[in-house]
This record gives sequence, structure tokens and C-alpha cells, in this order.
Amino acid sequence: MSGKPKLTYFNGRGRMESIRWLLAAAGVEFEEAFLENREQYLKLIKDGYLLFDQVPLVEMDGLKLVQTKAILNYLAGKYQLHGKDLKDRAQIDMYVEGTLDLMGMILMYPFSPPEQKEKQLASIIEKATTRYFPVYEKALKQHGQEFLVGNRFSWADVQLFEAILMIEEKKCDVLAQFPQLQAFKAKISNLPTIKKFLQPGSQRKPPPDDAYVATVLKVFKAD
Ligand code: GSN
Repeated sequence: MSGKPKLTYFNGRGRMESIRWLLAAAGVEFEEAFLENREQYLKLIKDGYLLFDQVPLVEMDGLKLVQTKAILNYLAGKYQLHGKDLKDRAQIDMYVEGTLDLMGMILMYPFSPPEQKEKQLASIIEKATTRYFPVYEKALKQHGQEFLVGNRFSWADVQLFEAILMIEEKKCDVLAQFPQLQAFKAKISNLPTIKKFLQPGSQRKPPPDDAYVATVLKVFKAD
């Protein structure tokens, strides 16, 4: 055992990418095992690794962690990215849930039928620019601080940054009306751990392609 957290998921973003981001932001090295076929998935279930027969799975500290939000919560707590007190934590959780909702829409996008894709993308951009980004823009403007909550780097910052990059991949000028978010993005991208994760060759995954979608469908195909 190397002592590093071991992440088991597909070789793609999906629900694991926010976990990768949070570990990387905390400066924690991790190992990965990639699901490529159904047999590997069934073996994990048979060997008792998957509490609800689902991935993501993160093995660390003697635990077999599943459920994305439980994993993220554990990491945020362990690496002091969950605020200085319960009130900061509640604020961070609200911001995090917002970005998770937004990223959840993007997560499902590659699996939607081709004829619905255009409409779905328009809806994602609309939600990003009218529901989610204005909240973070306003918060940053009002308190004038570098980070979203409590003047210190938190899980909320990591996820907002991830969400911004994801939406920019779909529409590169999406921050045009959000000067605070532009400045936020520039600042966060210069934090050493984040900068490292943004470098080519890191464990950050590319946007999903057809091969990724095919692998996911193959692994979860019913017998
Ligand atoms: O957030 C979570 O980790 C869980 N509430 C959901 C996990 C989940 O749905 N995992 C999928 C693969 S990731 N993409 O959605 C999964 O393992 N599906 C197999 C199944 O039988 O549900």
C-alpha cells in the first residue's frame, strides 16, 4: 500500500472529476484504477467494495468510500476546505450544491439523445448565466474578498472553478458579463496546487468523448 487514496472509476470525468479536483486542490497525490469492462465492476461488487453497487469508489484511511457527496465531504473536512465554523460550512455547502446541480446537467449531457443535445446545451448555458453565476458574482462583489466564503480557500472555490472551466468549454465567452468571476478564475488558476492540476499530463480528465460514453454503457449493461 502506498498510502495514497485510490480512486476507482472510468478513465473520464463523470462523478469522479470533482473528487479529483478536490484532492488536487488540497495537494494530495492519488492513484487511479479504471473500469474498462463489466467483469471488473462485478468483481468490485462481489468483493464487497461498493456499498450501493455504484462508483465512484475512493479507498483511503482504511475506508471504502462511496457516494460522491459523502466522499467530497470527507475530503473537505480532512483537508480543512470546509470553513472555519458551522456557519461558513453551511454557506460553503449551499454554494457547492449549486455548482453540483449545474455540473450534474453537464454530466448527463453526453448521454442524451442527439436530437435533444442542442436544446439541452442552450438550457445549461441559460441556467449557468441566469441562475448560478450571478449568485457567485454578487457574493464576490459584495464582500470584496478573494475567496467565496470566510476569506479563505474552500471546497466552494474549487467547485466553482471547475464549473466555470466546464461551462467555458461549451461557450468560451460565458464569463463576458461576470467581471468578478473572471478575476476569481484568474486568481484560483494561479494557486500552486490548481496550477499543477491544470498542466498537461496531470490526472485531470478531458471532456467525455464517444469512447468514454461507450465504456460506461458497456460496463453497466444488464446481463
Ligand atoms: O453520487 C453518487 O455517487 C451516487 N448517488 C450515484 C452514483 C452513480 O449513479 N454511479 C453510477 C456511475 S457514475 N454515473 O452516473 C453507477 O455506478 N451506476 C451503476 C448503477 O447500477 O447504478
